[in-house]
Amino acid sequence: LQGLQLSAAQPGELTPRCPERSPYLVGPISVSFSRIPTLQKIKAKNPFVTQGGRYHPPNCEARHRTAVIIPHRNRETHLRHLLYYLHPFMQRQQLQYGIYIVHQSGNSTFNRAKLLNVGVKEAMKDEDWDCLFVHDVDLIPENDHNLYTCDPWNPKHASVAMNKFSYSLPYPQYFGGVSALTPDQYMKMNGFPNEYWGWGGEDDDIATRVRLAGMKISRPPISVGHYKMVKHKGDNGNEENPHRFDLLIRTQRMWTQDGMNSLAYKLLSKELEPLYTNITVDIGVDP
Ligand code: UD2
Ligand code: MN
Repeated sequence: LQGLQLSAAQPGELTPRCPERSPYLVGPISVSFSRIPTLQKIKAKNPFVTQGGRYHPPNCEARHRTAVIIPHRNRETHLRHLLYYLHPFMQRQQLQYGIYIVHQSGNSTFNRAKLLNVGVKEAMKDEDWDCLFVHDVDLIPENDHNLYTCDPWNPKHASVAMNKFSYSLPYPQYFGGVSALTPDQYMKMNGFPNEYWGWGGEDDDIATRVRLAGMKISRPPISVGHYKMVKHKGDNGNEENPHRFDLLIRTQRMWTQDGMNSLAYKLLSKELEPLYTNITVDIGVDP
């Protein structure tokens, strides 16, 4: 044995820590949406995933525990595309992980950022996650060198290069799509705003919170942070938020009052599905 760190798994049994760099990474992967996989097929391809969409490497002790939190309503086909690629992707990275779908109940205006706050709150009740990946349902990572781990110092924006923006960052403060925060970083910025109902603006509010809380946005290299977005139109119930510019002017005043410390919701159910934990929540209605 050379330089392997050992930790006790069970009495009398030793499980080595996973290596710092996973030997299973393959780099770029080709992502296609031409066929929609069934949940049964995805489950069959991922035999080590357990109830609630949980996984830990079978032969070594993971160095990271990541919860992926996905805001959702009425995007079942996108969800299947994502699960099909994301489970093997995270397993190749030798992570301990769990996948959470935060489903907004009812037909009132969608609220992505508030759903993410709910997901974080509920996920942290299950496990001492050390990294929270907040993840659009329609974005598929295309390179497994894009590690689903946190930067210990700063919130990380992971989806830096998407097909939708010709694989480049649309603007320097852009924070939409997929990002990763430690629970400490999340709480330090009071989480995300609860008051953005409908499409747009909440990601820029979040980027501003990062700065106001004294942190910076970190990013993987453009060549690694590649994502493919499933093509889609705007959803019913997620129309452009006409108040977003007014709200964005007030971020500096509001961030300490609106966020995790003001979060109110009604948990309707938490179900352990084979490939994910489904949280259904009543987050109220657009005032
Ligand atoms: C951009 C951002 C996104 C968010 C949004 C504005 C990218 C890649 N993403 O996405 O992070 O800032 O603008 O709000 O630039 N969703 C549902 N059901 C719905 C509506 C939304 O599940 O009816 C979820 C789903 O996870 C989706 C996400 O919310 O991926 C963002 O909504 P979008 O995909 O319609 O917005 P888009 O692509 O303009
Ligand atoms: Mn989208």
